[in-house]
Amino acid sequence: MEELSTPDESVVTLDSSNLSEISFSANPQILVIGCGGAGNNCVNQLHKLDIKGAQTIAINTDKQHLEMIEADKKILIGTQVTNGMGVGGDPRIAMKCVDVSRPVLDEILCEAELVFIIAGMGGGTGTGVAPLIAEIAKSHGSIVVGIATTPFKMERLRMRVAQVGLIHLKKHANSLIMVDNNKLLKIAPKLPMQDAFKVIDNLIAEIVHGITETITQPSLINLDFADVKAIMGNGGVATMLFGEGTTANPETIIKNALKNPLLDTNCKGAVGALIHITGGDKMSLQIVQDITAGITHRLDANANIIMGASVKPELGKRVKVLTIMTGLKPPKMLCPMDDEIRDPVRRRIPRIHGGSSQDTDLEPFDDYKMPPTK
Ligand SMILES: Nc1nc2c(ncn2[C@@H]2O[C@H](COP(=O)(O)OP(=O)(O)OP(=O)(O)O)[C@@H](O)[C@H]2O)c(=O)[nH]1
Ligand SMILES: [Mg+2]
Repeated sequence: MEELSTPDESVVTLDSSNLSEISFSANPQILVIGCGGAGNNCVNQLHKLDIKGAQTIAINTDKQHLEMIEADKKILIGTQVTNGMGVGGDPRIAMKCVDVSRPVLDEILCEAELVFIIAGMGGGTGTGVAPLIAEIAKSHGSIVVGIATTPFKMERLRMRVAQVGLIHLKKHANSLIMVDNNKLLKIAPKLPMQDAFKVIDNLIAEIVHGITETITQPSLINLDFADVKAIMGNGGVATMLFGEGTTANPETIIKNALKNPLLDTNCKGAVGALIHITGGDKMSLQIVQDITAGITHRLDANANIIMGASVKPELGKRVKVLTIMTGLKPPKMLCPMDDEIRDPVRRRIPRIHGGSSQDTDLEPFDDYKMPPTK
């Protein structure tokens, strides 16, 4: 892999594309950024789908993992801090890495209008980096959509670390799509771990791919950037639903989707829905309309519902629907920590580093501030 050094020595871009090449004229500039191992794995899947109209960017502190990823741009941050060896599970070190690499990150993010930031919460890099990337993107005026997986219940300490990261990400993102990895135990209980992860990674990749291409490519029913902005610009907590079936049984597709939200929360109170339907060339507008009506029938009469549809002849009679529901009641995971943050006496999480059972204060992870841009 070719390594290009940039004027900022804290950053190494690991592909041959140049920052100055990032430009889109007619379409909004869309970036899909994966942070840390899980985020990078999703970006890798997305890159394989050959996404048109968006640039894929993988950011990590771990050179070895980054080398295995395919993306338009790969950015190893904080090399002076970690020497490319990762942050050993400590989000605070990851935040430092963002600090020292900020000039390059600013340059990448300064023109973006829509930024998807994908991370697995609970480790060091994704948890520490994703909220700060969201903060930088927002400071440049982008609409920021965070997509975060929450750890398995058995990853106990990671759950607590993930909570802090999620709260930070929620603060800086216009919408936060939460994907509960525990759902894998229901969706794909028998698959080996890596294959099961791929199920979630594929769904995330497909929805980002679907939204982006219906904005930037001619589709059966186009979404424009203003539509996406209307739903995701103030979407709060969101989840994804997915369903699949054939043109002969739209009802099954609807039932499938409604029983498959990737977060344990009630979608009934959703205030917005972005629906993306893909089918073969026999898919009729009637089916598209029926599926949309079926998926949204329990939503509020004032809910903002926007739909896009694409035709992929290779799907034949199959139809796939992916939906983002926004404005949900925050799941339990976000609530207790909100209380703890309000209550300084209880602002404690277990020590992240070193394996000691002694508690440590959330500072500076909790109140970490980016230094101002020069
Ligand atoms: N969906 C999905 N989740 C993953 C994947 N890999 C890890 N996870 C989850 O994401 C969490 C964070 O793991 P990573 O993304 O590997 O961690 P990281 O951000 O690279 O952090 P460090 O390696 O500690 O710097 C884990 O606790 C898992 O729950 C993946 O490929 N897909
Ligand atoms: Mg990692």
